[in-house]
Amino acid sequence: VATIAYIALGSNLGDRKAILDGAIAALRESPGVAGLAVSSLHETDPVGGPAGQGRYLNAAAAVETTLDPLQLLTLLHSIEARFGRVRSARWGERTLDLDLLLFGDQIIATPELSVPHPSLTARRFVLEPLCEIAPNAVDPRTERKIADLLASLDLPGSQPDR
Ligand code: A4P
Ligand code: MG
Repeated sequence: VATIAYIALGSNLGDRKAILDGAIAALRESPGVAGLAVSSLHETDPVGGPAGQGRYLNAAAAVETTLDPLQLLTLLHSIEARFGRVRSARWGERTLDLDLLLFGDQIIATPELSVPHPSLTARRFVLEPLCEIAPNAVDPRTERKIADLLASLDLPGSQPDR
């Protein structure tokens, strides 16, 4: 059974564009994964972490996969390791961060994996790229569409944590 999954990509160290392009290519070439769509690359100010770290490039990708959620997470970790050559002692900085945002309409809460990603609804740097490729995808926890979640970040009184 194939499931549509959404993945967030972020990089703020090294050749960020080459790293994101390489990660997307690696994802599409992986057995059990077919690429469906990729957002544009968004340059964003770092949220959290120490002052003085570089800006991020963020993107989102949609894939169709026959892997199960933990197999997909393991694949994301292996791609992170492949591109994670530049090291930094500073918390938060990384050459490549891959987060599993949505896996079909599944809700998963285990020590290894939380899906939907816990920060999905609060992070503009995640929702903006995701909205480009999947405005009508639904967050199964809030049962709201990605476009609505993004619009909510602009409402007075909303308090995005990051
Ligand atoms: N894990 C559980 N659920 C998931 C999931 N849905 N997707 C586990 C991916 N991983 C998941 O991940 C640690 C562990 O979480 C994984 O091994 C997996 O088993 P991690 O990415 O190494 O660390 P973290 O817990 O995500 O904390 P981290 O990376 O220090 O910080 P954040 O919260 O991920 O934020 N600003 C901008 N503008 N753009 C960014 O991309 N990113 C961060 C990192 C901060 N600020 C940013 C950006
Ligand atoms: Mg992560």
